[in-house]
Amino acid sequence: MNTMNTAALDAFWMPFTPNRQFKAAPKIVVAAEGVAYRTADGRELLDGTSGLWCVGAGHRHPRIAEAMKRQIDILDFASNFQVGHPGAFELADRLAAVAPPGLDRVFLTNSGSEACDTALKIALAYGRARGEGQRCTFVGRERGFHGVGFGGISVGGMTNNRRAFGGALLRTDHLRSTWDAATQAFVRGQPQTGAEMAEELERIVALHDASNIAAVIVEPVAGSAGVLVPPRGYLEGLRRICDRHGLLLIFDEVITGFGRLGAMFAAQALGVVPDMIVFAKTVSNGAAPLGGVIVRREIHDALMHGPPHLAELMHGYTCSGHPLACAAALAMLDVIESEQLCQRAAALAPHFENALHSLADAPGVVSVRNLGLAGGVELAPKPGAPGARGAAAQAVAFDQGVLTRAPGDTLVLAPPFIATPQHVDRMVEALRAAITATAPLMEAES
Ligand code: PXG
Repeated sequence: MNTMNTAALDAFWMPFTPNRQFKAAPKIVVAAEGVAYRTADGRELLDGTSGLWCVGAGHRHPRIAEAMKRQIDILDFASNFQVGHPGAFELADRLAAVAPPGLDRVFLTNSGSEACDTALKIALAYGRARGEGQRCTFVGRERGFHGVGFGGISVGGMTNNRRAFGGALLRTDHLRSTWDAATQAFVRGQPQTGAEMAEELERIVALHDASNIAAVIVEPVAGSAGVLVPPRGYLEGLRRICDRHGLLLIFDEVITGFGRLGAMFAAQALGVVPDMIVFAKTVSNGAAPLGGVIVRREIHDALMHGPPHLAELMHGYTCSGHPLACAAALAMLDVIESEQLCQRAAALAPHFENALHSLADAPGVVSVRNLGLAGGVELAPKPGAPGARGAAAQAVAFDQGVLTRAPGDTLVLAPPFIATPQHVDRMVEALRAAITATAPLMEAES
């Protein structure tokens, strides 16, 4: 199907999308291969987002497609309640093997949101299992994104995602975002200053008392907020303070996991090991919905108690560890290894950094930031209309044949790990055109 009748668009309530605007001017993709989509009107669209941070190995990777085709002819579905199937066990084992030492028990979900809520629930259950059921305050961070479950939006720090649901949130406190415009605007990679921002956790712990806190959860690099890179020493600081007070530290690696920072996990790339790693997206190269939590063994073991006929954790999803998703992820882990995708991402990162920072002189660019293959270019907004310039720039880039994301007025690029320097250059050229074309929006309207 190459074209769509616009009346046929009405029923689908699109997620995180301005529905009325989209349906007035639909952007439909109908196929994909490697680093590009094909649009309904037959144009090539370079995927500057890796399919929302999923498709590190490139679209329609043949080994992943073959593995899924093979799987559906053998076992299409089995839940992992009471019975189990080999793919889920094999996948958990493979994930444990690539995670930092000590984290080797894996709970599977179908999305990052479910995985975040799962991690929070494990933290609560762990406290209770140790006779500390009062530990039910969570610490998140402003501008953090941990999906859209009630737990995730509670610990998350995205004002727009919380506004309509505010009354229903968990008990939380939030660290400040690590973003500091005064010192970080055009820093390449991790800022050298700002490690002391982690000390704010001491203040929060003193206020709530450590004995009431279940866990601290952060994204190692905040992705959805427009790529906010932690200062050197900051994550180390959080780890130290958590250890000092006996708090669990959860890294939400939904974006950073499986190669984006040039290592399997940010925990390894940045050298700080949390107690749980939340993952999703790239684990299956986006070919099937899959997420999960890799848990430190002691946390898992503390919960393996109670009557033997009862589930130790009353939690799970019908499709936790779906056979097709497991087949996709097992093939993706093979591809990451055989095609050395982490090394490829690391090798492309310096070119990506240089290309992105070449936009520093484009009109109204107020910040350029990057780590691994994640980058953000922040634009001065249209006066009185935050986000309008970002949205307009995104539309221009689309017309130029490049898909980018625009949280607020930041244009985000997250190329697939298999992208070439030429692909990166084309993405950055489209961004330059988009920034230049939208520069007049910065002028205040009379
Ligand atoms: N944690 C993080 C860090 C994420 O980035 C989720 C959890 C939730 O995952 P699911 O699979 O439930 O969507 C995410 C999702 C963007 C963008 O613009 C990013 C996400 C979702 C939508 C948009 O960068 N990440």
